[in-house]
Amino acid sequence: MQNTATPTHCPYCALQCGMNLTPAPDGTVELSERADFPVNRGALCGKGRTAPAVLSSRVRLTSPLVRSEGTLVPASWEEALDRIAEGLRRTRTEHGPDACGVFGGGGLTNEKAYTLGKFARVVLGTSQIDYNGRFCMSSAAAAGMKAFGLDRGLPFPLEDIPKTGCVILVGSNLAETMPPSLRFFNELRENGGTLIVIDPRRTKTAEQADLHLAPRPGTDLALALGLLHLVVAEGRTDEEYIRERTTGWEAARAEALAHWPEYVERITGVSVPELRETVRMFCEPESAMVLTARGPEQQSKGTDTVGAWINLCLATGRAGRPLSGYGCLTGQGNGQGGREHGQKADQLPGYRKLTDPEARRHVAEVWGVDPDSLPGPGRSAYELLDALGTDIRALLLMGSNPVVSAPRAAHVEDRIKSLDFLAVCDVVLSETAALADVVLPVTQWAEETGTTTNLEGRVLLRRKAITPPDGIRSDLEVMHELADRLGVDKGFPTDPEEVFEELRRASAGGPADYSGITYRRLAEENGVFWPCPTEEPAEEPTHPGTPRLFHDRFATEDGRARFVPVAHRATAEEPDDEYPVLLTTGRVVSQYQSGAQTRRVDELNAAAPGPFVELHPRLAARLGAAEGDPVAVVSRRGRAVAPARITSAIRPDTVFMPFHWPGEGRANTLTNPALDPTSRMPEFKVCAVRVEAVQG
Ligand SMILES: Nc1nc2c(c(=O)[nH]1)N[C@H]1C(S)=C(S)[C@@H](COP(=O)(O)OP(=O)(O)OC[C@H]3O[C@@H](n4cnc5c(=O)[nH]c(N)nc54)[C@H](O)[C@@H]3O)O[C@H]1N2
Ligand SMILES: Nc1nc2c(c(=O)[nH]1)N[C@H]1C(S)=C(S)[C@@H](COP(=O)(O)OP(=O)(O)OC[C@H]3O[C@@H](n4cnc5c(=O)[nH]c(N)nc54)[C@H](O)[C@@H]3O)O[C@H]1N2
Ligand code: SF4
Ligand SMILES: [Mo]
Repeated sequence: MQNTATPTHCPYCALQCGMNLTPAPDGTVELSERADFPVNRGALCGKGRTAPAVLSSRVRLTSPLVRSEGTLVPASWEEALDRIAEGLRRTRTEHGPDACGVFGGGGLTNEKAYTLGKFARVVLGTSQIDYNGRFCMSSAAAAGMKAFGLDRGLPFPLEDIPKTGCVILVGSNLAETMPPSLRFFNELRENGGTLIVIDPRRTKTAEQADLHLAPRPGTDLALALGLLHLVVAEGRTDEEYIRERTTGWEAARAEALAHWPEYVERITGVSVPELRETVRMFCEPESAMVLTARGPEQQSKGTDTVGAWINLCLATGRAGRPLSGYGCLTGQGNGQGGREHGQKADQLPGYRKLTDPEARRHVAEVWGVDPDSLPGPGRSAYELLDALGTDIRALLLMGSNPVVSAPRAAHVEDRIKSLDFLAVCDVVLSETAALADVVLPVTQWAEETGTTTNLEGRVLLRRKAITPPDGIRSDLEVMHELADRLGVDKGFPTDPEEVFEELRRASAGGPADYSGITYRRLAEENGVFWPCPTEEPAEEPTHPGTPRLFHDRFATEDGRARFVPVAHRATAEEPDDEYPVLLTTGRVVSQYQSGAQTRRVDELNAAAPGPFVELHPRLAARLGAAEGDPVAVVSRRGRAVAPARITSAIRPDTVFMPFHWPGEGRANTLTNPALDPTSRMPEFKVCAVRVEAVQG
């Protein structure tokens, strides 16, 4: 490898910030600014800046591990791969193909996610595959599909944000979760636009806002309906747009009119004057946007909630027009691409439906198999985890750490322990990998080439910058070897570009069409926005890609957007005498997700050393708890203990816990796996708890 800088991208969140990496003589890698990438223009958060620390052999897995007499011990690759093939083969023979489960991740590159979906359906013949993206943006995806006929997180590039008139940011704390993106919102305000933040906590993001609304967790649906009511009552609808570009207005209008502002105030705790001010700020400028993140989406009514926000955009003519629209801020590194190419339970590559005969025919032809051999849709992520040890007896897991990140985690941990066989591919020994029968150490971002698709729908080339240590193989090599051992000796290449060439063909003609994208183009153009079709999957395709969607028509059959009639409903678990407080969960800037990677970085641990319970001074006083005292949070699922962090920035009826840690302070011990009926998203953002002082 030459000692020159390789332009590449961060391993973590969906911004996919650009950075340069240069191998250093001592085997480490030096990171430097890459100003040419427009999303971050060189800026990085602490996680991105310290990501090379996880490449060190000090913290990562360096050898395959197999369980022997109860403990994990180093083994050769041959032995480890043989054991996995044997575990999967035996399960299939004894219990049928659907007894083998596969669980993927939205951090995996497009090439890996595509290959994992193909591996499940072609090699294992199982319908039982899903991934952690179900826990992430599935509600927004479902609502976007319903309303627009297509799900791409943002239908416009981030660079449009500074030029719009007003942005309503619903349940996003991007100052902590995507820090470099704050620049776009600062520029919006410098340009005279306004920012409204809706969050039960006065977060670092809310502090930047012109208006902060702090609703009770789980009431965003009512809030959006109340705003739409006022839009109608104040005559602020765009009738011509509604007539020409939408259908279904009458039913949606009737539902909104049933949500009187005073009624909405009682449900949400947001006052009628605040509602009126929000409507004024949103409707007065020429253009405006609504962006949602996990706050309103991770609810058992997340799909309807996002639907209500989309209705607000449609009624005011603020979708599919320049500088206006609804968008979802997708979370994981490949949160967008990871949901398009077939690791989802109901999906084939190119965002095709597994139940669509034409889609099955097209993809089966690319794969060289009989369409009838492809299984049907399987279970959603939580339902899959809940079936471990009963219907599903062996699991292959790649790119997730559900022992920490799944809802009702103690139960999920028990289900995982009850499996006949568990194989995990990871870069570190995560809490879930520690339970496996076989663990395979795989290459990471800087050590392998692959594509990711960021939250804007921009497909990127994440380039290999350094050589992986000896004894490490890539996920693609693992799937190649396993396929071979399970009797499929073709169709699982180990070269990412070869996989991408196949993905181009498999996605051609589908909603997420990548056929006009090549590695060459990605290297030259700083990313290409899908859909990017091509007449013939040519070597030198010319379609420019599609940074902005829906300006001419929506992706529905008649080209019109669909209003969805939605009404407020309670959360799955409302507070009562026994559990009188609401728990919500989320993130802090210096840890990432289950923490498997970032808890191995000293600098990040110094900044965010462990879990905490954020609570209001009034609640703390009632408990007699002082700052830093351990407090117990108890739900119907279990009990977690962590130090109190007392702040008036949170509602007095709500406590907040970040979910990055295992053990006693694990937030997901408490969370409720109540699922949204459409997206099957668990209700991470609200459950009923009791808070107790812990006697020291
Ligand atoms: N530092 C860091 N950055 C990350 C990640 C990480 O783990 N750490 N993960 C990445 C991923 S995968 C994702 S999905 C994104 C998530 O990015 P965000 O959605 O910004 O993150 P969260 O902290 O989960 O939730 C955002 C806010 O929702 C608020 N909230 C809670 N309940 C409600 C509610 O009922 N209604 C409303 N309106 N708001 C509510 C919380 O108080 C919180 O401030 O971040 C990405 N970036
Ligand atoms: N209470 C609560 N729980 C939540 C949430 C919440 O807001 N509140 N948010 C949910 C959301 S939005 C998400 S996205 C999930 C995320 O939660 P998880 O699915 O647990 O995500 P990560 O911690 O990123 O786990 C990724 C794992 O894959 C490994 N890994 C990284 N790169 C690779 C690779 O290339 N190959 C392989 N094989 N492994 C790799 C990492 O080391 C890590 O162990 O958590 C969900 N859980
Ligand atoms: S904001 Fe996201 S992509 Fe950018 S450096 Fe931080 S973690 Fe990486
Ligand atoms: Mo996520």
